Amino acid sequence: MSEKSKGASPGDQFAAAARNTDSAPSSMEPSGDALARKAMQTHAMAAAMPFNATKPGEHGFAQGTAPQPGATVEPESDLVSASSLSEAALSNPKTGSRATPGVNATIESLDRVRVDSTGQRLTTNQGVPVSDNQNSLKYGLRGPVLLEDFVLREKLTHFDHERIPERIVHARGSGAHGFFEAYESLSDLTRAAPFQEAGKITPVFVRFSTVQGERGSKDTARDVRGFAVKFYTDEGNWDLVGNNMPVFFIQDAMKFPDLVHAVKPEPHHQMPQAASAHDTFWDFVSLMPESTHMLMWVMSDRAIPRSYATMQGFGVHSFRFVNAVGESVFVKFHWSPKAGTHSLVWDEAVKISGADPDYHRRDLWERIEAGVYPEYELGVQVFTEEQADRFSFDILDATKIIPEELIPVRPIGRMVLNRNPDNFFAETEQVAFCTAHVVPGIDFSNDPLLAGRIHSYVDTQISRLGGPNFHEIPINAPIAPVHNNQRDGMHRQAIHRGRVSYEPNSLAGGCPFQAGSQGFVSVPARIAAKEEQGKVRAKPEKFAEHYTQARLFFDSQTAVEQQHIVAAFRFELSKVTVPAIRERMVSSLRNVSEGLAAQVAAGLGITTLPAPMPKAIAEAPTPEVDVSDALSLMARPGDGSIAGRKIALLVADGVAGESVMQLHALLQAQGAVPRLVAPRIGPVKAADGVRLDADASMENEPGFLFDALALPDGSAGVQKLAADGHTMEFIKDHYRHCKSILVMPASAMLLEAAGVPTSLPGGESDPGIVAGAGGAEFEAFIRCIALHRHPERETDPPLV
Ligand code: HDE
Repeated sequence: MSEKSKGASPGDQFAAAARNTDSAPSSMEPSGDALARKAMQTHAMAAAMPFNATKPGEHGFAQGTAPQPGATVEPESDLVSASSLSEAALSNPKTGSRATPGVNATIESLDRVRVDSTGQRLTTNQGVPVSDNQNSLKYGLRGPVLLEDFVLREKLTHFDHERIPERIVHARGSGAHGFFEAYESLSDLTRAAPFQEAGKITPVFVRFSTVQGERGSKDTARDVRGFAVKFYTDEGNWDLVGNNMPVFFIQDAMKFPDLVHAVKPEPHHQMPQAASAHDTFWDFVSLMPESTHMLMWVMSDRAIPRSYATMQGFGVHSFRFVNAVGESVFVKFHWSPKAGTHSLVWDEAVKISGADPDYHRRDLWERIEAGVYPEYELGVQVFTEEQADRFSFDILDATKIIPEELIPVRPIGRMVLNRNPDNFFAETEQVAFCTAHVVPGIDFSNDPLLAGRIHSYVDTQISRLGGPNFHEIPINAPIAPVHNNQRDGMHRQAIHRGRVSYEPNSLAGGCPFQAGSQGFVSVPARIAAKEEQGKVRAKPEKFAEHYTQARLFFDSQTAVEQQHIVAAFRFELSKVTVPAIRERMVSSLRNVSEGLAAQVAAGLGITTLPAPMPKAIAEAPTPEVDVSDALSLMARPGDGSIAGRKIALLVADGVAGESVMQLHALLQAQGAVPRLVAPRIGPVKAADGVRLDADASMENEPGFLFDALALPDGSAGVQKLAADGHTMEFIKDHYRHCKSILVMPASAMLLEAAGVPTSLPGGESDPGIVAGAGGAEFEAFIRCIALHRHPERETDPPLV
């Protein structure tokens, strides 16, 4: 018999059978054929897992705290993990060759998605070159536009869908890239990747925001500022989604929609925008006494920061640090700006919101472009469960701080913001912060507000960013490997090789396998008291104390800060149209400070003080501290640098140019931003022939946009300035906002014309007004600017 008539060899038969995708013979035969080898190797790998070896270990409490890694088997070759053998046959510019073993390419650096069109021709989204970007396709020059004009239709359709829903809160924001650098190893406290060694660098993206206003609203509203940091750690993304105030209005997530509905523009007429000064907000908070502490912060100058670079940040809730052996401590996070904490004053904030609604966004952008990088120190308050039990307040209550006198803040690293985004939408708008994004070494406390947030952020991104794959948007993708069996959904980017998307499996050798104790393990926090076990809707008893820390905050402020708090309550409540709500709020303030309540009442024309609001508990526990200096903005003057500060140097034809340019050079050398401001932009004829070219006009950059003012020498120029009403506004605003003013000799008459006194109400000379045009005076002026403001001059109502 010929070889042929003997029939195919068993190997050939098996190779033929291996071409079927729906059934297979009962035994496998060696063969040189690739498909047959794939089938055999797959079989061998599955056979190496005769049962689920990790199943018994899934049970019992001990296992829950020390999970085991998943069982795996190594495939004999990469044939086994391939979706299709044809991956070897075709390699072209689109398909590429095949996945690099173990790699998910969607997490590569942002370079993989950066686009630069220099020298490129215009195309459609399909890469088709566009011949004419000026005209739609018409039938004849004056004829109808044709439906087949796919170039026009693609362009318009894309444009029609350019907007995505804005964030329901924190819609208005600005972002920056940077890095976090650890000062030392914290491995005794936490296994979190950023804190494992001194000098360890972790990339970050930060987004600062206001809460109430819409995406296009003003930056300088009286509001809480969001301070959200995404750490791209080696073990996944950690989002520390904090605010610039360490407490919050409410204690339970159940009340968040109510709070936000109350503070947002009123639903019938959508007013006011980005403002809490209206009926519904004050109606709500005056019925929610737990808000009182937060109200103190929001009515303070903290709510109108000078710059994102000059405000603190806080994680607010108690979190946990967890070390490699599972030991855990509680922790509160604090960011402190290197430039110090500095704020605006209210009159200034209101004016800025008209002249430059992008004030903070611009400041952040310009600082980074100029290399004056915003820098913050990260500090932690570390405390144990036992310490927490002894506090007079509950550490799960987000309306309470832990005074620094009780638990000091330990500096653990610094964050520097040194790169602006390439594209606002792709990065700042599409970044998705989620409190649920924690990494091994960081864990949650049982704060009920935090629990709601752990749910809410992921949920909101799904509708805001159009589906569950928002983690694949480049700004959100971690730098740590991503491998799991989640599949599909809107806008999926990853192309998964192989056919396995479930676990346990033997067909992918058990991969991706569970990491066991190498992975994120929750702290098995136990609930101590037996009577606390069981389902219940109620708060712990200590949550019922609402006023002690409001008082602590108010009593810890300097006199001028207290005055600003009084003025803020007066302003906000004066905008309330229902007298009963005002009175209710004043009655609540009596539980904080009689002096505060009386002054607010007087400012509102309330002649008889309402009775103090009844409290939720009769006897408040004795607080550990009555005053905490760290709560005052003045406690953090910063490093004394004037870098990033804007200084107006007023000029007009006929001024003495040389002294102006000397000052200009000195300020610039300090990293400040001096600007020549004239009645109009362009060349200015100095009396001494020095070349001056005004880069701002008094019209396009009003005085309140600057941190300090220098008035020039040269009487002809000063006369010109005196004849321009804007000059008087410049001087008055600088004076009223307690800013430094340098008066070169000829300009003394400008101060007089503006009605600005050079001495304080008490008769001493005003420390913020420097007279002269020499080097010593210029140095004195710079020292004055570093003090930020001169509140000694302030009166209520203002003198000028
Ligand atoms: Fe937020 N918050 N929040 N929040 N929050 C959002 O998430 C929410 C709370 C904070 O720059 C939303 O992506 C609930 C406290 C910041 O993108 C949303 C509760 C603190 C940002 C949301 C709170 C914050 C947000 C809206 C009570 C300070 C901006 C869009 C349980 C610690 C992040 C979004 C950014 C944004 C929900 C309370 C800070 C709706 C339910 C307390 C900085 O998910």
